[in-house]
Amino acid sequence: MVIAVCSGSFDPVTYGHLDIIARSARIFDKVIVAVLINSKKKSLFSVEERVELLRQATAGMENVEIDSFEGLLIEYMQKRGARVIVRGLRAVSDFEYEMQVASINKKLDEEVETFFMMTNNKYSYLSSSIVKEVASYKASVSDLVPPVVEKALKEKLGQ
Ligand code: COD
Repeated sequence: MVIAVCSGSFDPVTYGHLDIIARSARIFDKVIVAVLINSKKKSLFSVEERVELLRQATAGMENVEIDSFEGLLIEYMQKRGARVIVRGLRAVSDFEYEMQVASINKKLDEEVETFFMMTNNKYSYLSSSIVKEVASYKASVSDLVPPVVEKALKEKLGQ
């Protein structure tokens, strides 16, 4: 059984993330979506809120589990028996950072492989930051995030 992990901040989950998660779920036996607990990074949604939004957004995906983790991704993967990291690539600008992280992860654990998945062209411009910026101006984000996230954004931003 091949278990893959899609790690991220997911602050909040977008259609770009969901596209990568759904495509991974069609390839791997099980996909764990792991939200990084990072107290140093300022986020709009708490870890619990991000996990809950992911749970609702992936409700129809049977082999997808939502979890959170603290510390090194490699250590979390060893605990969960996962051998594959899936990362989405949007642009050349993503590549340099991703290459560096994949290399350090390989150094930390030879057994772990990082798989890169090209973004769906529809979502190549999409990021959680863009969504938060658009929503902060009270513009519609219905093409960018699932309805449950749109509703949560409105509540969080007091709209
Ligand atoms: N299309 C395709 N893919 C997308 C899109 C899109 N529109 N938007 C986002 N993605 C992909 C990202 O490329 C990424 O693969 C994933 O979705 C999550 O994205 P984000 O932005 O929510 O999360 P990141 O990239 O900020 O999170 C990275 C972590 C901080 C989770 C990662 O670095 C990590 O696992 N850190 C743990 C500590 C560790 O082990 N570090 C490595 C050794 S130093």
